[in-house]
Order: sequence, then structure tokens, then C-alpha cells
Amino acid sequence: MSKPLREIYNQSFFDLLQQARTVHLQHWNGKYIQLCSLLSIKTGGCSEDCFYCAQSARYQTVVKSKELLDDDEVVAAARAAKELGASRFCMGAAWSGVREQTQQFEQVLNIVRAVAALGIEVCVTLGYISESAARTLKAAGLHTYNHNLDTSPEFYPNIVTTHAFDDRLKTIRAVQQAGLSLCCGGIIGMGETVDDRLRMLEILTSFDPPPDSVPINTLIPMPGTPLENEKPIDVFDLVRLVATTRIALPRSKVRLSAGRTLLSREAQAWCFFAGANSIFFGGKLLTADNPSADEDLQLLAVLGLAPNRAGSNCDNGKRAS
Ligand code: SAM
Ligand code: DTB
Ligand code: SF4
Repeated sequence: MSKPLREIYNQSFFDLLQQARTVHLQHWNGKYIQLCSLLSIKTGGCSEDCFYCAQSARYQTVVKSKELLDDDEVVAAARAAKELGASRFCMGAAWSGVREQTQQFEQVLNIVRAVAALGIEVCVTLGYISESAARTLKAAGLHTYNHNLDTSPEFYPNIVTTHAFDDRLKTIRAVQQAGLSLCCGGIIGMGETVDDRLRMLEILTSFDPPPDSVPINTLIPMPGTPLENEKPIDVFDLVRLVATTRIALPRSKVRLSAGRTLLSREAQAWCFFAGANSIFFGGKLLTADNPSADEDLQLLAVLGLAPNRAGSNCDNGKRAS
């Protein structure tokens, strides 16, 4: 891990926040927060063993497996999310990956076409895909593909054994080669060190172009998974990582992602000040709870923040693309 990121991260807390806020306001309008709604379109029964995930078939969790939803059900959820103020709709599937010329892929294409027709940014996270599949998704109207690094390459074997960090990089390359926008981040609180977090961030900064958005998830310890007993992270570590991400990736949206139900409103306000400008919005993530839409809209209002409009980039002209 390079020294500058560690130096940025280890400044005194307020110096770090001040630097992050300055960078943030150079690139973004500080008023806007992107609201992304999530829907699990295929739940549970996954062949992979990601130690944090309640959807792996290997663990006994409360998650009930559900087949791929049909387009009508998904469109209804996307329409409702848009009406509540979401500008991006992200659909997750508990698959290790998906291949072209399968019935499942064709069904996902139908879903993407139908949701894109609503005039909302469409994102999917389906596990590994080829460049050709990514191109086909883009042609169907997909805006963004989410595929997380999740942690450093060194720590990765401690949280997943059924695929490798390099497999993640392959999919990320395919997504970028296909010209899709990339959403890529990770999870903190799985037992990794601060250096692991910064190493992940260093790899994110090496992508060309940089990721459109960087989700920072804090582990939700799901009962029945190998990480069910992990201790909660120190909130200042989260704020420091958000601030360092903002400085290292000034043009990426930094999304305060899973785990906000465990954060106070004040902690979330610190994260927004440190440069987070996107959240998952709506009472449910994929299988876990998220703050309700009402709670979040109230929090934004109290802080004088506002949702960005569908199709805009929360930049108010400050951001080129
Ligand atoms: N199966 C696909 C994959 O793994 O790429 C897509 C769905 S997967 C559930 C998407 C992301 O959700 C993971 O990469 C991880 O960052 C996040 N995630 C899953 N379970 C989580 C948990 N318990 N706490 C925090 N983040 C979690
Ligand atoms: C991301 O980085 N976080 C989201 C989204 N991308 C797909 C998923 C969070 C999942 C939290 C656990 C759950 O709901 O099961
Ligand atoms: Fe499967 Fe994705 Fe969960 Fe891993 S994170 S077990 S690949 S759904």
C-alpha cells in the first residue's frame, strides 16, 4: 500500500475532514445526495461461500431462496422507487455469475429494458460476466455494473474461497471494456486491517476510468454466516475511510452503503461531510434492513441536503460527465 494514502488517512481527524471537504466541493455540489434503490431479483441459494453473505447456500440463515423475479414485479418496484426520489435502481442476483444464451440472462435483459424505459439509471450486480455479456447488457439499456473488490487481495482468501480476487478483476475489466459505468467498492469490519482497506482503495484508484461509484459497506453480521460474531467497526474508522476515498477518487460518487441501520444520524452526517454523496435508499437492501425512506428523507432535510434528480449527477455543473 502506497505511503500517500496512509499519510492522508492518518492525518489528525479534523485535518483529514477539512481536506476531504475541500476536494469534495471542488468536484461536486455539496447539497446533493444520489439515492439508489436496491432489489434482490434472485435471492439465496448461491454456490459461492462469501463469509459475509446470507445468500450463500452453504450457511443456514433466515434467507428464503426465491427464483428470478418476472419483469412486472421488478418494474413495479422500480417505479415506486423512482416516485420516492431514487435516481438509480440496482438489482442484485445471488449468482456466482451469469452466461449469455441462457434463459436467465435473457430474462435479465428483459428486466433491464423494462426498467430503463422508466427513465431511471439501471444497475445490476450478477457476479462474473464476460465482456460480450456486458456489451449485450449495455445495449439493453444498462447504465452501471456493480462488482465489488470487497477487500485487499491479501485478505480476500480470508473471506471467500470459491473464487479469487483475480476473478473479480477480470469481470471489472470486462465491464469497463464494454463501456459500462463501474460501481466498485467493498466491505469494512470483516477482521481486515486499515492497510487492507487502503490497499483496496489503492487498487480502485488504478482503474482507468475510475469507478463511477464506490460503495463502502460496513459488515452487517448476518446470523448463520461465518462472520456473524464480528465486532462492529469504530465509526471514526469509517469516517476516515470515506474521507480518504473522497480525496483519492475525487470524481467518483462515494456511497455510504450497507450497515446504516447500525449508524447514528450524527455518524451519517459526518460521513456526508467527509464526502459521501450517495446512499442506498428504501427500507430494504438485498435481504437485510436499511433505514426507511421517510427516515432518510428527514435526515437529508435536517442537514439541508437534497436528493439528486433522475438523470442528473449531483454535480450542479461542477462535474464534466
Ligand atoms: N452475487 C454478486 C456478487 O457477489 O458480486 C452480487 C450480489 S452481492 C450480495 C453484492 C455485494 O453485497 C457484495 O460484494 C458485498 O459487498 C455486499 N454484501 C453482501 N452481504 C453483505 C453484508 N452482510 N454486509 C455488508 N455488505 C454485504
Ligand atoms: C453493494 O456494494 N452493496 C449492496 C449492493 N452493492 C448490491 C448490497 C448490500 C447487501 C447487504 C446485505 C443484504 O442485504 O443481504
Ligand atoms: Fe453469492 Fe454474491 Fe453472496 Fe458471494 S456475495 S455468496 S457471490 S450472492
